[in-house]
Amino acid sequence: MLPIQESHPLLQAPAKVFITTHHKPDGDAIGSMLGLYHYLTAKGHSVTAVSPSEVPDFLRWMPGTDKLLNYEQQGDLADKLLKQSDVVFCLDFNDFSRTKHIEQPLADATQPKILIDHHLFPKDVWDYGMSMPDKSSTCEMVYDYINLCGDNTMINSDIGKCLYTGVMTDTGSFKFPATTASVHLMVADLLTRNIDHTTIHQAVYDSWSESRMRFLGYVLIERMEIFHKYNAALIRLSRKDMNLFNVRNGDTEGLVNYPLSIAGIRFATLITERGDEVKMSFRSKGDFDVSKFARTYFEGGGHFNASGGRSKSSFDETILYFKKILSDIHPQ
Ligand SMILES: [Mn+2]
Repeated sequence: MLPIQESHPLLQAPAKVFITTHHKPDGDAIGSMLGLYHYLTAKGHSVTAVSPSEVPDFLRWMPGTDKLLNYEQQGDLADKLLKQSDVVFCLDFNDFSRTKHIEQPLADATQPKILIDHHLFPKDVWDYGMSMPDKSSTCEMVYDYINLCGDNTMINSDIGKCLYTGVMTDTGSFKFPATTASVHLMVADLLTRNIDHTTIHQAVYDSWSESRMRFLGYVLIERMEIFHKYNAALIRLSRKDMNLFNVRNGDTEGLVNYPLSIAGIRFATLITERGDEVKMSFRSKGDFDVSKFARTYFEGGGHFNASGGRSKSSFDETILYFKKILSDIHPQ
């Protein structure tokens, strides 16, 4: 993969640009995609931005959400626009398979592909890019990219709102270790672009439905197990649980973090029965590497303190297997 600066000539003249991100997009995925969308559009390019699946409700206020294509509903159109594009940007993922349904179209596309991402161990499938696992968020990297292009003054309110959202959600509201001085300098700069951070926090975090709040109460009482011996916690969500509370896309967002607010708990896992798969999310505090844990046991990966994986076994078998690993490895 060549440094991203070497891709600048591709965008010297107005081009058709295709942007995508990972399946089940979060604030950083949508924020980085829309931030780059607004920037490249303002530069005179013709930009298509495609989300592999539905944008969760808590992000729908973001400027430009109405311009996004949802691959699950507009796959044919997205495929056509991908084929017609001159350049492809991939944001916030490190392996085509993270886009789920767009995996094959991306692999088949012959256009130059540019990666902007902060997950560990990217696949060797991009022509140009920035892969920086130490960065707080892909939004921070899109900000760096715009600066690298010499276009800091083009960062307007729309771009600012999008990038602020992603850096806020990926840093746990500026709490995680990756929240470096460069993050705060970036945020200081964004705040001069006519954005209101209080409104953004409220739009993202204070937009729960009543049933989501009651679902959280149910989960914490009925579905959370604490293993003090291992400083670990497990939350399990069956399909039945989610049907009972009419759980929607995005309603399970952040659930995995709750156990980490218990004193002493440094490793939290969420096991979710979803479709014909069992999905897992892992979070840690301190020096327990959940990216390695996910890679070793659950075909996954991600970041040092935040990762995901899956299991092809049944929901109940996965829970038993997880508990066995816990007692084998004794995470501290
Ligand atoms: Mn991210």
